[in-house]
Amino acid sequence: MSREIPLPRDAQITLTQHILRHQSERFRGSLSTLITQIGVAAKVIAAQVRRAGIIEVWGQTGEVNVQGEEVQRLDEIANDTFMSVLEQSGCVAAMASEEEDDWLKVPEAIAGEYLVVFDPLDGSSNIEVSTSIGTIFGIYACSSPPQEEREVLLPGREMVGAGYVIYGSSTVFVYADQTRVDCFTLDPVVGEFLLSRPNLRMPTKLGMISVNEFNEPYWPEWMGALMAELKERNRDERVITGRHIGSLVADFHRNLIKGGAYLYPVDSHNKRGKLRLLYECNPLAFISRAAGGSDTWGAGSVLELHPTSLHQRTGFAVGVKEAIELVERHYKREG
Ligand code: AHM
Ligand code: MG
Repeated sequence: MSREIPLPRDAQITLTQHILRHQSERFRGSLSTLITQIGVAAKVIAAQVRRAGIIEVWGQTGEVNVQGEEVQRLDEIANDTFMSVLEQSGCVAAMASEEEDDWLKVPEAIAGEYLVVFDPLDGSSNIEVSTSIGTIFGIYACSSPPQEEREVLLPGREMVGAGYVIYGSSTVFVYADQTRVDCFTLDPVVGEFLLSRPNLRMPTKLGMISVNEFNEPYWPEWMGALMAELKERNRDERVITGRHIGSLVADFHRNLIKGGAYLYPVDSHNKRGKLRLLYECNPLAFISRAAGGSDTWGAGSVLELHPTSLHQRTGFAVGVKEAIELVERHYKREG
């Protein structure tokens, strides 16, 4: 007589098992393979990040990227790793990276049916100080391989999935589709991402704000008024605290778990905003909304914007719904 195979008491679900288990509802065809492959790229990058300082991955290459910033060696490694894993996965038709001037078309012989936009190493100014950095990505389905740039410039609301990896005190992989967000933690002993926070929900209570307050002299008036209103809530008791790493992806992750909002408005120094729409703001806005949070560029979700260039910037606020509503109220009144 057959019997069910008992699971060991401490058995944990791996990223691959989780994807296969939810395949029919959540992942179509090669999307499962693509997510698994992104997990592989994440492990390769995590291994390099862990060795930063031991092997020569710190410091700058002397080259300047399309954003006008000096390219750090770890940025290059992360970019090359991500691009090569995506290209070889057989799931991707085209990609766009923060570190590449132009979008990239995968040779037709190995092309798949997805478009992936990514920031290979966000928060790279934190590399040398061993603070959390991460990879952000967004996935679109394409009916046919893109031939021109305009076919890659899709609004964020058309994404089928998005996620990020944080290389921090632990390595975590967060993946979202429209309905749910799951978090996996890399077990360095077995080398697998294990499901650590299933069905993550953003708290509804605002407990922290992440913003670079030393940009205040450049802020539009509404930002000052918004911050004053938030600080006023602390008059009798501290209900909100400030937490800002300067690594968008790590700030977002903390806010997602603890209940916070990240703000980087358009200001007089960043007239179009600092953050990039395609591969920074859109994926995080998508994840925030899937977890019950929200986002805005000031008067609406960034996911509704129709991009006109690959490296387009935008003002951005993301996190707890109540905070985003407050941002929109202030923006409307004074913006
Ligand atoms: P990066 O992709 O070059 O790292 O730039 C984006 C980063 C965000 O991670 C971070 O929150 C922000 O820029 C910090 O900007 P600033 O130094 O102007 O406060
Ligand atoms: Mg970035």
